Amino acid sequence: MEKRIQQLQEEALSALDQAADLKTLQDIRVSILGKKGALTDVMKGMRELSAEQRPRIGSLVNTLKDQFEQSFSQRQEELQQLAIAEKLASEKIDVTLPGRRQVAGSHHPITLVTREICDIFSRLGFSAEEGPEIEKDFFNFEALNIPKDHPARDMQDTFYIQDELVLRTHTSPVQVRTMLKQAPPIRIIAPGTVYRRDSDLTHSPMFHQVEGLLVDENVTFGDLKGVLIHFLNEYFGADLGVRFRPSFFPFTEPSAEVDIACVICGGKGCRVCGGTGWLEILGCGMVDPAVFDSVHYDAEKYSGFAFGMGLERIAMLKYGVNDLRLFFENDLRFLKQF
Ligand code: 2U9
Repeated sequence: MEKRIQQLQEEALSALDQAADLKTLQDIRVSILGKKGALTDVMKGMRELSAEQRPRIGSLVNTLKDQFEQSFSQRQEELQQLAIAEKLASEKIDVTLPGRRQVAGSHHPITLVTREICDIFSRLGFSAEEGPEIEKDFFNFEALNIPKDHPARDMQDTFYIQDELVLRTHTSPVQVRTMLKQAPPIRIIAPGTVYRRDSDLTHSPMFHQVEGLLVDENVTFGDLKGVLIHFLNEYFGADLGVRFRPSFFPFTEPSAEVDIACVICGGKGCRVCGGTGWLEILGCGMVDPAVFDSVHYDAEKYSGFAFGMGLERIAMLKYGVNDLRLFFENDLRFLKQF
């Protein structure tokens, strides 16, 4: 038995020494100290020993057990350190490498123009309103004093969905809907997408507008001029040259078109302003009494002014863009610049 213990001691300690990983180490422990382990076997055999043999063998077994435990812990510690070192080596991070760049998006120039215009008018007490892009004939045309035989309704201008249903050709139906919901005073702007059957170098079948409407008692053409000149000075800069020219729209009377001094040449005359020194920037006028009739406003008591502008044109002038198509192509090389 003594021999068996000595042999076990040599085998067990050398096995621990040679164990190359923690799993093997555990297996060795089980093979010695486990329920069916070699040392457990020896201890079971002690029952058959005589009373004088037992203390001596018992002491040998205990010594072996202690030695084994001590060597086991030592080897376990070594292998754990080794595992950590390996992990550190394989997961080494080079903190000097450049980081991955987070690409920030930007707003579309038409969004920027819309927001800036809405901001200026909101400071004057206008609130922004929206409405459907598919509109009833009544809101897009009839209520705006554009009867069935009016040239503006020509099939060449309007996308018809059904007999009485169109893609809105302007955002004016938003103002009509607001007036039908609400009594004066009214002070709103209507930004949005509009559609016309028109497509060439300077026209897109889908484009964007901001329109405005103010209705109250005693509103005059002077109020219209004051508000629009203030807006143009805020948007394009103070001391900007502005002029009003007589014009015609079915929904306003009198009507005017507004020019600003050319933002490129400052009024001297260049290619952009066609040598005139002026750029047409928006249309406006006093709301025609026929429009008030359609929304059941008392045209004797109330007056108002309205205006409209195309945003692509304004964005081109503001940012020096020379091709309308750039706004609709979604080319990142263009969009990234805003
Ligand atoms: C109501 C009453 C009147 C809106 C107006 C214009 C003049 C105008 C054009 C500018 C360039 C359209 O994008 S564009 O082609 N718009 O000139 N718009 S007055 O008048 C209204 C609107 C609603 C109830």
